[in-house]
Amino acid sequence: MEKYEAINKVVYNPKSTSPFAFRFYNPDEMIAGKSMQKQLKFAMSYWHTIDAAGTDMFGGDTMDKYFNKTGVERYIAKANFAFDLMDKLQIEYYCFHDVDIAPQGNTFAENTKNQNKMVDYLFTLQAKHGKKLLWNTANNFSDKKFMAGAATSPNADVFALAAAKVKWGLDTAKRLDASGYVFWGGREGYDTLLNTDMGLELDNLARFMKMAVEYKHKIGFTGAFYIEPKPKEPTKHQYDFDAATCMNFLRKHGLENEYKLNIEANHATLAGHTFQHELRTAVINGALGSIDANQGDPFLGWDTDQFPTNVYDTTMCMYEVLKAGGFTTGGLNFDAKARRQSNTFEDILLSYIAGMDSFALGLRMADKLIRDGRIDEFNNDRYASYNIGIGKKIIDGTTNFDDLYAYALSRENIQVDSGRQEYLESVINNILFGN
Ligand code: XLS
Ligand code: NI
Ligand code: NI
Repeated sequence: MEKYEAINKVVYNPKSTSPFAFRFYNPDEMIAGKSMQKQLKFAMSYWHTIDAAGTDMFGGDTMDKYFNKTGVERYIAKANFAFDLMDKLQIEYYCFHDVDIAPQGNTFAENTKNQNKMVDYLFTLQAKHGKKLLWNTANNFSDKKFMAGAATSPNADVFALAAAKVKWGLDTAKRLDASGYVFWGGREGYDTLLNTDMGLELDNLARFMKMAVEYKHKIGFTGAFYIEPKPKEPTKHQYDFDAATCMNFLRKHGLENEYKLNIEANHATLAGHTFQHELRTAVINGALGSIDANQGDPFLGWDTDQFPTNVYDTTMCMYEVLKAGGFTTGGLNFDAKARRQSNTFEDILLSYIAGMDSFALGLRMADKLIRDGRIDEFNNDRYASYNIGIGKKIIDGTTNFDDLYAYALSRENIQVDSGRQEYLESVINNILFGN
């Protein structure tokens, strides 16, 4: 197999036998009215791709991402690698946490100093390579000060530090012209209610989210805010459990117009939902913002962050996205890492190619499914009783329990039509594998 350095640019070549070609992703090809590049808006995750080196609970690094350098020099080399990698893969966007981009020292002041140097450098790289920041975020969970949470910490000094880090993140988002900013809970949750004032913690989280909105407006940052739901890990119970829980929290605090959701596939399945369920929940609440494109392992109970290769899932994901009118500020961020044994630089390319091609194929299939029309047609018929008569009155709000009582008395023989699940599942197979 060719070496990483030998690969100049991965291009669409469905007939090629090279492992370093796209079989389905053809950036300029129009699908459903937009180029594939604009429909998919792929983003590279800095933490998994540029920093993570294969460490797990039982062993250390299996990959070398130190570039034979130390300190800020190492992070300059990492940034150069990141932008070259995006060039090679034709990826337009990237995402990072504050701590991902610069060496971390002992104090907040020292960290922001290092990070600011790197933000200046990223600013020049963005311009040079024509890349954009899809979103950035704060790592308010790794440092031991965050062991009991950040905005939900029992310690008010930790709340302040978390706010300071998000303030830095928002200033940076504005400087790098990010399309969005993500709030993933980190350790916002609890391990036991015995030591947890749940009411206070959730109210503090709301206070934090409100101050973030105020600050965003104050500095004129126009990108979107996203909450990323996750049900568990690292805490036993994460407050942003799933899309519905997040919407309830946002509405309770009047924040539903300020935040959308960043839906992650692996978090959906950890919550006992399908990826499509979480996407649909976001869509029907007008809250689909962005997507963390990965997949979990159905037999493991944690966030394995694997590159997405399941085409059924990518198809149904892109079906939801297309039906919702496509991405605006959001995109598909690969919150995914090559497996610990896939420990070469070639594997970074191969894993992104696998993920990008799986979503490109999913987009093609979703578009085909929508144009085919059988699913829509079936569902239009299924709910047709709400278009006329009593059904229309229910929808229009022009009936009540007295009317419905009288109506029900007049209906002797109510027949509910078949749900045809197996037929619909075979339509999907027909679309995916038929001609
Ligand atoms: C962790 C999250 C994290 C967020 C960004 O499970 O997915 O990677 O996407 O903090
Ligand atoms: Ni994520
Ligand atoms: Ni995750």
